Amino acid sequence: MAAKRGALIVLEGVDRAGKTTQCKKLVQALQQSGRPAEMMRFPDRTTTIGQLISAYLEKKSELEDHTVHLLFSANRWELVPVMKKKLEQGVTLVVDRYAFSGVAFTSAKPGFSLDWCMKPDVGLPEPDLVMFLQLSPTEAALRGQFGEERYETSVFQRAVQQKFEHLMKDPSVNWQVGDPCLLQHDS
Ligand code: 2DT
Repeated sequence: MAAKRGALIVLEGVDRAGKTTQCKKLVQALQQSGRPAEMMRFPDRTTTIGQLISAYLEKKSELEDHTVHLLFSANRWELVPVMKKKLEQGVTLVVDRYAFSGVAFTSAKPGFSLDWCMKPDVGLPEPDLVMFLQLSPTEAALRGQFGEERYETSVFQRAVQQKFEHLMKDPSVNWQVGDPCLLQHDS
């Protein structure tokens, strides 16, 4: 008998919202309840495309804004065969960032429409659930300074948050908003 398809669960949010911690906890909880589950993350910095993205994020290289947007999308597409195979095998995938980050971050830059930003990801496997981890500006401030990577400034993160709020109005996506402070106790 074929395995029941796994679920595709995405965690999104601005930086420092605790996505990675929550992804790990969710995978653990699913596994403990007897459901096969694995974590993935985007960008996946281990591939050739991912390494280009990583160098850009670490400010070790410069890339034109449209180009890097398309690379982020290509990084998702190159993993689609693996994702589909795992889902078909019954593995639930818990994904740390997906196309929503792609759209929110690029469209927060000047001169980018949401429409243009969404196009390259059309046709990707659709998530069954997208959890958005909300982080209030007060809580963000308590979590200390940003790191050194590109995009890690309060001004840019606020612009990204606004783009996410717009994306969350799309009723065709199963968005659930969560407060990371209520969900996690260890960070
Ligand atoms: P991490 O800190 O989670 O590794 O993210 N980003 C991410 C984009 O600009 N476009 C995308 O498509 C994705 C998936 C968000 C690294 C940074 O990359 C941004 C933060």
